[in-house]
Amino acid sequence: MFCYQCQEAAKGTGCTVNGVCGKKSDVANLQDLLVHSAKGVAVYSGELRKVGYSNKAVNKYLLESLFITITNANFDADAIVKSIKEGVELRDELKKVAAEKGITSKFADHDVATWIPGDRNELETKSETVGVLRTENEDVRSLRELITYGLKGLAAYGHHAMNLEKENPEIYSFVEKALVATLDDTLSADDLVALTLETGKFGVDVMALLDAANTEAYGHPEITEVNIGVGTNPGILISGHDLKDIEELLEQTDGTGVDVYTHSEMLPAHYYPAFKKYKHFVGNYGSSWWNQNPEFESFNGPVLFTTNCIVPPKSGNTYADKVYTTGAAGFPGFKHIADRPEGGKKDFSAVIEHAKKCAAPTEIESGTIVGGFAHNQVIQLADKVVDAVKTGAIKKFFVMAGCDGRMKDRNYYTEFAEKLPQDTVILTAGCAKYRYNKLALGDIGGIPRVLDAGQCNDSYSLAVIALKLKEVFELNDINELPIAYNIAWYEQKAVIVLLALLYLGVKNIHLGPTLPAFLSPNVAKVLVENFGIAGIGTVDEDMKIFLS
Ligand code: SF4
Ligand code: SF3
Repeated sequence: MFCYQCQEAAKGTGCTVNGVCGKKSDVANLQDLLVHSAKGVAVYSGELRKVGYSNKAVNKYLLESLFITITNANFDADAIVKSIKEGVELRDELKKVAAEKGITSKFADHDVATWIPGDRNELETKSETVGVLRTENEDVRSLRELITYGLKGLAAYGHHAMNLEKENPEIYSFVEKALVATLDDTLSADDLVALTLETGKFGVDVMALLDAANTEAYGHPEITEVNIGVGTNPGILISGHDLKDIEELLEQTDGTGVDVYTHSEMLPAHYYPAFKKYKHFVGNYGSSWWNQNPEFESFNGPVLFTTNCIVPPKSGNTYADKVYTTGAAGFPGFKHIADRPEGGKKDFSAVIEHAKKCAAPTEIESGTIVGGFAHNQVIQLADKVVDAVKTGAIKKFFVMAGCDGRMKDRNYYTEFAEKLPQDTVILTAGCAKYRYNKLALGDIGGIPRVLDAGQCNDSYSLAVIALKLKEVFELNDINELPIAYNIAWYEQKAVIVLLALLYLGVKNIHLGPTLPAFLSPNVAKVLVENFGIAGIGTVDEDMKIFLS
């Protein structure tokens, strides 16, 4: 195996034996083969789409196959093999339709378009030949992978939007074009840099689409105090990012005597008006994804993963038989809730019945946290915010969105938040917030010093807020705003968020805790020279840079 797609890549270069994330080498290789299968589909679906042929199953496959390969989403080799085979079947159906229409592809002879899956052993042997290292030139490899990881993040967000019946065919068309481009040896590094920025453009589009899907279905997030204590009923803990799943779980648990709690990236579900009517939607339990071993243990009830981030249970943990996955998520031994049938709903009755037999959660903390500062809510407060900036009560905003992770050096973000001067405000989204969202950082004239917009995809909200402020202050350039970007990344959703910000023209983003292993020195140089991307140093050094 060779995998360097996330921030935990071993030794800062890549995982070669087992993943630091817990992914075994067979799973890592099979995930590479799944991306290979998606490319085979894209070779034909891209050509067919140009003549107006589109197919729902293809759209779903393109998003789901890429989503499955995101860090910490799916560790289940059997599920991945099933998806690989589905991809090849889909490719062959499309190949037939293309032949009937007299359409071919420049890549019709490429392995992605011709290989045939054998038995499991053959699949595993094949999977060792299609990974990252197939591209010899390190700069081309770096750009191909940067685009692929952006596509994985984009696919995850597109999948959530699709579940809410919001789709944009241009996004599918771009996914196909970009997947096929990663096969194209005639493209220069400059071509791939341009495609990287185009990936960012579609990152903005997909986040806007998901924002519209979420807000049209559930209303605009509003300022909300979320309980972090527990009630006395048994509960279900729901994690991940999929709001359609939590909607159906809340409906199906209503009146059953089973409460629902959010974990990690599901916390922002509390900010949506549509979910507030549920009295049994009690609060948020615990913190960020990487703390799940002890937190799931003390929760006592079943856990439902709608997406990443899954941490393999430690030996000795007793909760493993209480975990369920659904959608793109999977883990061997966890039970999987099937997809909703066309026009129907998922059936969470097994999870609910399981919960009824469990004890109520053990309290690990109490009190509340405040969030819900997505674009619509912040724009309602615009006058107050603008006044605070004009009077100097707020000197600077710090975008500290992105991912959390288990590495000790992420304490940097807690210390950074603590040391920020009192006249600064943190704008956050994603699980990065857990490094500082329970600190008593106070407020500025009633505006909390940590404004949480929501999940990582709600980084879109932060961009909308920045663009609104640019308009209010009549500036020519988004970079003239008093906003600094100190972003934490972990997995590939953060990659698409980063590419989206670059596409919007945001410069001088600091990215930590370490720069991606998949950036070759030359590609890193392009990002530094054109966008001022930098890593992080010590808190004190960085504070001086940011406040100068
Ligand atoms: Fe390693 Fe990250 Fe890949 Fe897991 S996803 S194998 S930790 S680089
Ligand atoms: Fe977190 Fe996994 Fe990235 Fe959605 S839950 S931000 S790491």
